Amino acid sequence: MNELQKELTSQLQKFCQSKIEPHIEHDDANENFRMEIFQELGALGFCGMTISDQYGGAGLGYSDFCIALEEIAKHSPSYAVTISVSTMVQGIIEKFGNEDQKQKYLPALTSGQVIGAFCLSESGSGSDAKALKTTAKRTEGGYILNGSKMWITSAGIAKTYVVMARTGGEGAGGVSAFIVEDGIEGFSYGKKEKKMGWKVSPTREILFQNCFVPEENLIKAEGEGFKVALGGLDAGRVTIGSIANGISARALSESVRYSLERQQFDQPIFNFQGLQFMMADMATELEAARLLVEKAASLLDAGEVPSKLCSMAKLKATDVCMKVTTDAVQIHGGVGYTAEYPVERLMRDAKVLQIVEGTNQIQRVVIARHLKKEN
Ligand code: COS
Repeated sequence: MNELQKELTSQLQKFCQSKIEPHIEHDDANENFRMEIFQELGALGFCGMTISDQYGGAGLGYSDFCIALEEIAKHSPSYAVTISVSTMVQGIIEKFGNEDQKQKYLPALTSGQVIGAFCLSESGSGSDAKALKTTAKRTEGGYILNGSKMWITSAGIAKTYVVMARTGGEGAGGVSAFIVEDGIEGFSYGKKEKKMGWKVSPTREILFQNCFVPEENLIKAEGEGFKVALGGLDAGRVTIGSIANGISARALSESVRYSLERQQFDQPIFNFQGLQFMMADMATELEAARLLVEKAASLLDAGEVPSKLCSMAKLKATDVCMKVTTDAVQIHGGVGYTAEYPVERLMRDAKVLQIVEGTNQIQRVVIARHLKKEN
């Protein structure tokens, strides 16, 4: 870590200890998102870290952003994912949007005044994203959207949505991307999901019923929406990897601490080699996952499109996270299965990371396709 990254980590650690940790159990149980926490993180510069300072961002790289997300995720993966998805939306607008769109939408997002959300998935198109059915029919001055989006992170609390909808025929070439603002006519929220984890971050359906979106809200051009979405997801997948690393790091430190305190057979259970080996493996796998995330992030910072590495980083870090959190519960024994210790929540929060932003099976598809192409 360089000096700046150490400073960011220490600032975030203090913030999360004082502002997030005291409420985390209550908020997890009550599915309570605190907008003021997000906005305070925004005021500190953490809600648009990779965006140019011209639009109010911090002008930093994905390497710095991933370190910040890892620290936030140690305390709350829900706030980390809210920031990660909102920043992905900003990245899409900055990379593919026109100057008017950047001026209009980015400052409120980078400052953390509002949250951004990404709307690709539908009930019939999760992994097969290009099969989406929401339509955007051309009309005078814009488009009329009809359809629905599922499993949308931050739906209901976000203000700015990037929505993929079909303007043309079947397949990827018929998809376009739009910026849609919460509150416009024909835009509403459907059911809020009851989830296993990530309880502080709301996930909800979005409905479009004859929803008029002005033509100036089309991103790039008609038919470019699928590439816009996948281009955004490349970076998003790396940030999901860093969130996984944060959860793993917390699970590991909780396990070491507990096993040094817990006495059985007249000694701390840490003394048993069976547990030492588990924790040694947890630490080693976490470092390997960090290296992959760091490598993918540094390639993104170098301006490359490292889709294969992005998928590898997401795949490795999230699979490691599931294993590490499961082992952390095992090390804690009976109490690990109760809400008395945080490892129960960490294990619940880990699972969805293997599913979101492309299931880990889809990451393997992406990696294998690159292997074929490179051959
Ligand atoms: N960046 C930019 N463009 C990309 C891209 C990327 N990373 N990956 C693919 N594309 C382009 C392709 O080049 C192709 O364009 P051309 O036809 O002009 O070459 C187009 O997108 C369609 O690609 P492809 O034919 O490979 O589509 P497939 O449906 O076969 O595969 C997968 C795409 C399965 C990899 C994609 O649908 C995917 O990632 N699915 C998971 C979706 C997801 O992550 N959802 C989570 C939502 S957020 S919780």
